[in-house]
Amino acid sequence: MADCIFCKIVAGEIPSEIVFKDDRVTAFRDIHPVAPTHILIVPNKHIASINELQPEDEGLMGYLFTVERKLAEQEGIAQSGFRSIINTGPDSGQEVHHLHLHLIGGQRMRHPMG
Ligand code: DGP
Repeated sequence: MADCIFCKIVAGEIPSEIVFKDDRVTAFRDIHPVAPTHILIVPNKHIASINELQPEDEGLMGYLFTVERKLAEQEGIAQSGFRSIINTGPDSGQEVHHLHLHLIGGQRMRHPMG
C-alpha cells in the first residue's frame, strides 16, 4: 500500500528499530513506547485490520503470536508477563491501518477492564 507507514517500514523505506524480520512478519520498536518493552509485530503483507482478515490469513495470525512469544523471551519479559493488544477501528483508537500486534511489558500494568 503506497501510503501505509508500516508497509514502508517493512520495505525499509522508513527507518525503525527492527528486532525481527522474515518473509512473513516484521517486528520493530514502537516510536512512542508506553512501557520498557513496546514492540509492534506486523504482517509483511498489507492487511488493514482484523476486519479485513481472510480465511487464508489464519496461519499468519497464529505466526504473529509465535513471534511475539519468542520476542517476549528475548526481551526477558516472558515470565514477568506482558500484554498483547490489537486495535481495530475507531472505538479502539487504531491509528495505523496496517494490522499490528502490540507487545507491551517490562512494568506492572493496571488491569485494562477497570
Ligand atoms: P494503534 O493505535 O494500535 O494504531 O498503534 C499505532 C502505534 O504505531 C502507536 O503506538 C505509535 C506507532 N507508530 C506510529 N508511527 C510509527 C512509526 O513511524 N514508527 C514506529 N516505530 N512506530 C510508529
